Parts: sequence; structure tokens; C-alpha cells
Amino acid sequence: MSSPEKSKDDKKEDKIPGESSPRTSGSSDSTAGMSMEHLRRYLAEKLGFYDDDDAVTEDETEKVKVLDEVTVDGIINYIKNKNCKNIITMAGAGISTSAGIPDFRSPGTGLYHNLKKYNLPNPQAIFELDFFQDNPRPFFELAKELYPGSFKPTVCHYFIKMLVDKGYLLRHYTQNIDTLERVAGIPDDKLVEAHGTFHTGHCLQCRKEYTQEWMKERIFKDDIPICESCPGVVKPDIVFFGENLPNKFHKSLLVDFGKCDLLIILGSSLAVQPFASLVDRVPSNIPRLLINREKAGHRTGIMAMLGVGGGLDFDSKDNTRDVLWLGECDEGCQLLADKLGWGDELKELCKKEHDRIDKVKDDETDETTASKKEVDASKVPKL
Ligand code: CNA
Repeated sequence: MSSPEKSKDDKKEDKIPGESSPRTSGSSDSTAGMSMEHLRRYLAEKLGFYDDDDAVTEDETEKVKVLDEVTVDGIINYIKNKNCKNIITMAGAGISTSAGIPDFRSPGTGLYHNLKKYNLPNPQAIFELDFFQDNPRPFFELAKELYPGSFKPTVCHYFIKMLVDKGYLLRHYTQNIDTLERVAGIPDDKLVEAHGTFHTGHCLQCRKEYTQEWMKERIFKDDIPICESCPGVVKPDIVFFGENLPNKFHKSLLVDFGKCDLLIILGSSLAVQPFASLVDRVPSNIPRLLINREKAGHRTGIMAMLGVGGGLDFDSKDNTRDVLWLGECDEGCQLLADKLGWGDELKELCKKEHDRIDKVKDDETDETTASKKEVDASKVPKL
């Protein structure tokens, strides 16, 4: 993105960047020598944020009105008019809190707030590889609390599933490790689990692979899962701090983001990199909608003032593409579905799938009770 060489040349001449450039010389708001736009670029250049490519796109975005109104209705009109087929959704822990899984950072209920009982040197340590290798127990205790299989996908998960079924979704990028996307039926080829998943696990020493069921059996007995081939600990394939993100993440983002025709970000504080910076990978004329309890991932401070740098840009006067919808993910997704005319279908899908999951659980409980009774009966001495 950046073009450092060009910046260096301009610096040498100590010129205001873009001053003599044919791309920007046509700026019409120049009155007393230095226009606001030139001043902005000059400061950005001096602070090292200037990006020549941005200069072009920002000039262009000034002319292009991406959304007819910067609201959810504007997004809905855009989806209908553009016939979107390459929507990318990006999700965080906020899409699963209504299923009963706490997020990281929400005050009071977030995991970071509730990790005191584990006596960790700092809350992040529970997801740090070095700490895990010394003391895996806190992680497995937490894993037991959060273990996939105990929760049902939310309205938001099923909305994403509907985007798949209706041919609107290019890819869903999730930071979540709860596998609720899979439970909701989002197929593997539409899914990028950027921070890995509990779906599989590997021995930290010999890399032997294990299934979710194998790990679950041990974790629920409060055993540390130990490899069957060596003394290594088996860690679920979720990405800890200090580990690389999966190859699928790196490969997919190169192919997907240039094609994206709408970005929807759901339930994330956009505080974890490199995931958070994905918002900057869509072309500059592509709308971005954030559905979240709080404003997140936006430019702040001097970056916002200068109109440079990455991040969502809700507040600038030139914004015609970044929409913030504050509230619950489920409500936001139901609203989108209603406005697209899929509202009842989404409600029916949630009900049907939740009933199905409940039935599977009931059947499992019946089977366990029946086999327990069989065992108990076999213990009764025959007279
Ligand atoms: P985070 O930093 O905890 O942020 C969550 C965001 O969602 C916050 O901005 C909340 O305000 C918002 N939020 C919470 N509930 C809702 C809701 N119902 N509706 C709308 N907004 C809501 O979590 P991120 O995902 O941004 O951070 C990335 C971490 C979290 C990743 O490394 C994950 O692996 C990790 N994580 C995942 C899970 C999970 O798999 N369910 C749970 C906890 C943490």
C-alpha cells in the first residue's frame, strides 16, 4: 500500500506532498496557498502516515458516493441494487455471547474479568504458549467451561448461514473458537477460523492429531490430554498468542478481499491483530457495516483528524461507506433479514435448528440413562 520511495523524494525537496502532482493539483478548495487537503497531506507525510495510493483513492472517494445514505437502509439498498454476491462477514466473540459464551473484554462478564480464580500472572497468560507449556491446567479448566457442544448457535450465526444458502456470502472470517459456525451449518469452504478451532487438536511434541471427541473425554474428566504416542500434551488447535495463524487465513485473505462487495463486521472489539486490520483490505469504494454493542475499529485521535491510517471511518464528513449499528448482534441481523424480506425465514430456521439440537441432546441423555440402567441391572446379583 505505502510508497516509501515517493515519500522520500518529496521529503528531500521539502515540498508539500502532492503539491505539484497532477493527481492533486486540481484540488478546488485551495484558497490561500495551502488548502486544507494539502495541509492534511503535509502533516501526514511529516508524521510518516502518508500513502500515495491513498491520495488517489481518497480523491476518488470524495467524488464517489458509495451509499445513498450512510445507514442500515443505505446498506440494504446497496445489497439490492448491486446484487451482492461476494459479501464477507468478519466475526468476534460478540456473536456468541447470546448463546451463553462470555466474550473477552465486556466489563463484568468478559473472560478477562473472570480469570482471577486461575491465579494467572496476567489474563492473557491463559492463551500464551509459554505459560501453557509450564502449566496447562488453567487453560483446560477454562476449556471445560467453554467447551463446544454445550451451546446453540445464535440468530446471528443462522443469518450468516442464510447468506451462504442464498448465494450472497463469499467467506465468513471468524475469531471464534467455539465452532458454532460449523454447528450452524456454515460449510468448511465458506469458513475461515482465523484463531483456529477446538475441532481438532495436536500433540505439542510429536504433532499427532486428535479429534474433538477424544480431547473432550479427557478434559471433562479433569485430565490433561496426554498423547498416546509420547508424553506430550495435546492442545486443541486454537491459536495462542505467539503462534502463527492458520495457512487458510493467509491464503484466503489474498484471494477474497479484493473481490469483496460488502463487508459486515459482527460482535468484535477489533482489538486483536492481524484480524482487525482485515477491514482495510476491502477496496475503498466498498461499504463496511459494523454491528456491535460499542463503536470499534475506528480511527481516533490525530489519525482521524488527518483522515489517514487504517480503520473504520464513521465520523468524517466525507464518509459515504462506513455504517455503525449499535446494539445486539442478533437484533442487528434480524433487522437486516427483515429489511431483506427474509425475517420469517430466519426465525423459522433458528427454531427448527434449535429444536433439532435439543432433540439430539435429549436422545443422547436417554441413551446414557438407558446404558446406565443396563449397567446397574447387571450389578444386581442373580438369585
Ligand atoms: P472481545 O474483544 O471480547 O470483543 C467482543 C465485542 O463484542 C465487544 O466489542 C463487545 O461489546 C461486543 N459484544 C459482546 N456481546 C455482544 C452482543 N451480544 N451483540 C453485539 N456486540 C456484542 O472479542 P473479539 O472477538 O473482538 O476478540 C478476539 C478474541 C476473542 C479472539 O482471540 C477469540 O478467540 C476470543 N474469544 C472467542 C470466544 C468464542 O469463541 N466464542 C469467546 C471469548 C473470546
